[in-house]
Amino acid sequence: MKTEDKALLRVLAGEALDPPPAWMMRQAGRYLPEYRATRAKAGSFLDLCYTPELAAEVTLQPIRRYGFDAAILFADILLVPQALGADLWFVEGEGPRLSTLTDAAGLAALRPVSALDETLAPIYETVRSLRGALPAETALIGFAGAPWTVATYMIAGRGTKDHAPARAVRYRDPVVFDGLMARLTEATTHYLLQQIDAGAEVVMLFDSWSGALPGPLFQRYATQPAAEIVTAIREKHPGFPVIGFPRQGGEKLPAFIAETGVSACAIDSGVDPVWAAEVLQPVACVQGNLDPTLMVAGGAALEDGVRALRRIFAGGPYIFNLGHGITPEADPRNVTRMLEALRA
Ligand code: 1CP
Repeated sequence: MKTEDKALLRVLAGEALDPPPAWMMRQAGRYLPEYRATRAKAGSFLDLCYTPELAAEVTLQPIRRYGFDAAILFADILLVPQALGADLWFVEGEGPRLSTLTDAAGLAALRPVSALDETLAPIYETVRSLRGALPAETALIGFAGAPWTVATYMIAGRGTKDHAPARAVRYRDPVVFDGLMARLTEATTHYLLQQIDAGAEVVMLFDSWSGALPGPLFQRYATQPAAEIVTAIREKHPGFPVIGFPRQGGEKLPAFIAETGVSACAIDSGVDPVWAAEVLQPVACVQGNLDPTLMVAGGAALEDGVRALRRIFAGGPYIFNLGHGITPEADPRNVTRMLEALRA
């Protein structure tokens, strides 16, 4: 099957399909016993990311089990800061830890973007092997973290609840903060272009913490970097499909779509789907936004939620997905129930 005939690519080009194509954020993850087994074999999460054979295997697991319309490269948004020279490690049961960058000396110590591939080459190898291994109808999504979200981890050295450390650096030292954002925008562009050269058919930009940007800064640090990245990708690959995910962007989503030109806007579960169908869908494909907790709870609430989204978005281009990643507590059988309800 040609890339443009795949269901995911058709809706990204503006077609309405019913039932819509479906995949899930974090579809390869700890809720799957086969993921836990491969991760144990890899030894650590980072070894799993950097071993192409194992990273490709976990990418394929949810495709084999459920037949999703898209596979998402198995990697992590924090590999880019690591490739720029940050120390990165994962604390079991807690999450990521990084060396912190809070001043001009930290910024000056970063490696140049030309050095990225010394670290990231195995990721491109995973993409290359996936293109040969996926079923003909399954699209391959590459991804990166958006500059602001990645900056929150580089500045705080870990995930934080309110991302105050990153905002504090911006207010205290805008020159350092803008320098970091510029480096991350350049690095993200390079990383995504390399994934595209290796065979990614779509790319997604995760701005998980854009909701922590105060209104006046959202345009500058969420919308503008995304616009630069989309423009740079399309200079080399005209019309290339990009999914933006300015999470908790709320009322700023219409301007985000207009100014970035993303092909699709992923929406979190807090966005009213009726509003999104009215306001966003006429200008972009919409992706989302089932509450991930329904994958834990299951039952009638899950089926009702799935059917409601299918109905609300049936009139335009739409990708069925959750509003955020599936959690480790989710029941794998609920994914089957979700897809049955969607495709009935
Ligand atoms: O123990 C484990 O096995 C690690 C858990 C895990 C997994 C499965 C982490 C650590 N990352 C991943 C994979 C991952 N991360 C993917 C793979 C593809 C897929 O979706 O199946 C993707 C796209 C990501 C992206 C990612 N990493 C984001 C953006 C999306 C989101 O969820 O908001 C973020 C914020 C991260 C950072 C990160 N990496 C891992 C964790 C636990 C976190 C979040 C830390 C925090 O809460 O601040």
